[in-house]
Amino acid sequence: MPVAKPESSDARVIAHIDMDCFYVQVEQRKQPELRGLPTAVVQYNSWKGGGLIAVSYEARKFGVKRSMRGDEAKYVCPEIQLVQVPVAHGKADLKIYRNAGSEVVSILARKGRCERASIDEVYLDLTDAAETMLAENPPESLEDINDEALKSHIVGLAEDGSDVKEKVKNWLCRTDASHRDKLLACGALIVAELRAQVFMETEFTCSAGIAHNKILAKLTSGMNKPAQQTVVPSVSVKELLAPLPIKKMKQLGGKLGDSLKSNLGVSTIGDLLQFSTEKLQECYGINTGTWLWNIARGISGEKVEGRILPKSHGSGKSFPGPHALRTIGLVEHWLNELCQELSERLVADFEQNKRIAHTLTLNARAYMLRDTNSQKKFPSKSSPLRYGIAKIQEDALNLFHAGIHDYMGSYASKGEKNQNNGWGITALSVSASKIFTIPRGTGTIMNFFPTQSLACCASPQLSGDASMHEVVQLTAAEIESGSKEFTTAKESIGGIPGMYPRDQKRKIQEDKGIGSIMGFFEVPVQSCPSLNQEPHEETSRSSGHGSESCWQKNQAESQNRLLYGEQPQCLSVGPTMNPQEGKRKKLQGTSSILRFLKSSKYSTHDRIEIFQEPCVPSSSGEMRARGSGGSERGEWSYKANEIDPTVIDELPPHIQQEVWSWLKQSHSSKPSSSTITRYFFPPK
Ligand code: DCP
Repeated sequence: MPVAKPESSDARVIAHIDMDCFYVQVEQRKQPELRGLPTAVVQYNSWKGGGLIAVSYEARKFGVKRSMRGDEAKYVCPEIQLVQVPVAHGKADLKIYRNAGSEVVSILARKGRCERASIDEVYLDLTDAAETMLAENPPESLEDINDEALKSHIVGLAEDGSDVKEKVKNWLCRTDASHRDKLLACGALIVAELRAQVFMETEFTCSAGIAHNKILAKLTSGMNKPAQQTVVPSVSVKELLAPLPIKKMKQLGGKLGDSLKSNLGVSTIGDLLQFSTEKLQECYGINTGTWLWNIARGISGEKVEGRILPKSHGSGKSFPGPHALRTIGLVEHWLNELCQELSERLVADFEQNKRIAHTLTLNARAYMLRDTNSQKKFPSKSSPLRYGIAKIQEDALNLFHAGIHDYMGSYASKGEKNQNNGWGITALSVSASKIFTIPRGTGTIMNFFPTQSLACCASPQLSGDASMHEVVQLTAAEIESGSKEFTTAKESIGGIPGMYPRDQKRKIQEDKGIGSIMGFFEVPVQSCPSLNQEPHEETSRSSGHGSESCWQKNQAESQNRLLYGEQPQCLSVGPTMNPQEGKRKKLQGTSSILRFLKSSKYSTHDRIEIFQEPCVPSSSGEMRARGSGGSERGEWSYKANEIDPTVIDELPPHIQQEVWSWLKQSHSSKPSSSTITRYFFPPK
């Protein structure tokens, strides 16, 4: 149910940008010969020419609609060009569209807080940019007004006659307008420029709504398409909303809208105006009642979230009619495909954005052969997310078993786990949510050290309902857009890939590289059976010669192990030595950093092994380390002036002192006697 949020008393300038026939534009950029031609993108299955998912404006003129199939589109528009959506894992592969959306977002985000609302929609909070423009270059002071801005549609401004652009110019440049309207005029100019910039850099056109809040901006971005923008002055809000069918308003498209119609006889937003806030609260509760009262008047305090990356990743596929999945084997096959795609996206997100998802959710649509009227839904199931294709696949299958078990409960099935008792699956999707960025170098050092033994992180099995719980249903579009929040309290489980909640305090550390001390406190996770044993074979192998340091290899391998699902078993800090060089040296606890590492709650006790590298301060203020015994191991160096001081501030005071004194010494190019240097491992 929607909740009212107080609208700020300060005027805001919010834009909603929506790409025009987006997938078609992406395909037309790929194949420029399609530009200007009636074109549609079709789903990959070829039944009746495939279902249309995006239609160009040229094709729309012929009456081609998204609900049609290719054959029907050809019938109404014989010249139509049908482009098949790319395919991977036996389903549509939306990667090129997602990437194209990201290109646009990166341009739009230059002017204000930016929220990516779906694959091709963005909200922008342009209040600051508009205030600055109003203070420094108000529209009336401009010699030339951007032609794109002059083509704006101003709700309430008559567009008849031949001098429409002149009228728009007058509206944008009014000196007697209210502060709010002046800000909107600035917003219109800024958005016009941004849209032109998007076109220049990406060749894509988009349309926009500019208003004082998100709801009004969203409502108007599609009013004049393609490649146009619409502005909503406050004075025109009533005129805009009054005739609007309630179903067109965000959040009123579903049950709440139905209820307004059946209970209060409300068909349009204007109809809502007759009800007092008390009446609406009485019918729908305080929150929703207040929200309804506000929305009827175009009031909304919903903020533009600063989020340019998706809130979740999802991979789904439908299996309509005769394609319904009727065996566990088929379900497993498709889950494996979907999980593979999901895993690829998670890995890409980790690599590109250093983000980790924490919750895996499975959704399905099911039916029972003997029960055609059943309204029963397949329950959504979720569990903490473990990274690695095999683990995600395994967990997704377990979630499916849990879901089908619950679903079948009402059918009093007595069948075996893998036996079909008359069910069919017409849609499957897996999604990853609760995505967080790994703390950057300014994060606390505590995050980089485990608080529990890592030896006990053998893959735990999902244990029925204890580790699974229901979450809100996500539609495929919502998964794509990341537009729906997961609200289940139980979901908030910290964790790291490959591990379950009991391991949640462990975090993958980020490779900060040069520039942060954290880059040196990396914690490569090694696969080694137990303390005191020789390094795992893999670790030994990685300690080879060559330009890449052993530590770097270890780290890369460790990261791969985490990402690709190998189970870490114990942890060691720092470079390992080549066995040929002799045994690894264990550092004696003389330095304060070592004491810190080994002390109290930050310590993993004897699970952390610390290896020493001899360090040689260079004349340029760099610290250098070489493999011991004069080996050819990769040499590393570190520039003292590249350490991020804010990171040092987060170290315990006695370590800070040591770091600062080392830095001073390094700057004066004097050899350091500090032991801290020994722990500065090579930047990647
Ligand atoms: N899309 C899809 N399946 C749907 C609806 C949309 O795959 N049922 C994809 C194709 C669209 C893209 O999402 O290009 C964006 O959807 P929009 O609803 O924004 O529609 P378009 O951008 O295609 O057209 P418009 O210019 O009307 O916004």
